[in-house]
Amino acid sequence: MVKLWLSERPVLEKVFWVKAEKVKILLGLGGNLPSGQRSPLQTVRESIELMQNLKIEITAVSPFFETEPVPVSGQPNFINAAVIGCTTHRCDVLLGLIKELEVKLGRQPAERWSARTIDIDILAYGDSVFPNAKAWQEVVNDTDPAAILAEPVVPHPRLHKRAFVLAPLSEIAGDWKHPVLGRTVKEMMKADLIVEQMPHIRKMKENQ
Ligand code: PH2
Ligand code: MG
Ligand code: MG
Repeated sequence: MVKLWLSERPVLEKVFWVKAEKVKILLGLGGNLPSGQRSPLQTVRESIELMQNLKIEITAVSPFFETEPVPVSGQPNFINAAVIGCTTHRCDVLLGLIKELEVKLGRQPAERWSARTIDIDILAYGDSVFPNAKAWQEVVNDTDPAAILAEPVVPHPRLHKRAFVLAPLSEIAGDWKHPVLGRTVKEMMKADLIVEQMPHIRKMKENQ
């Protein structure tokens, strides 16, 4: 098999009609501000609908969770969910499309960790690690909140530290194994840090 650099692939696809590879993706969704007339729950639902128009095929949707903000603040509670999807987009292209969708659904540029109408995070892109395993580890270890890379950091650098991400994910992808940490979602759920957060999240009843 010929290995292609990511950046060369779209050109080669056009020239040689190479079929674009479908990649399985995991996305985390959250929001805690109304967007116009829409509640956060409606916005999260709508974001899932709209992704299908962007060649992001959604194959599973988790139950929705009502979760207290992390870090603790006076912000309204969040609605969080996770989805499994599949796409032929390159990871950076996918991130761009998702950012555009967030803006379309009322997201305002704001400070990190401020309240938002919708936040869509790429939790995983196949088994890929971006920018690379070393840089990923540095981002995860970094305690400086200003250290945000412009490029996608995948798997999401805080997914293993947040019950509001892992709990929805465990309902649809419990056996997914983190490509750097080597632990499944179910295993990551057992960490003390996560167990301690569980009283602060609540699975919503269907149709709530
Ligand atoms: N997202 C954040 C920061 N804090 N807290 C909850 N409960 N849910 C979120 O989705 C969330 C958060 C940054 O993306
Ligand atoms: Mg986020
Ligand atoms: Mg985000």
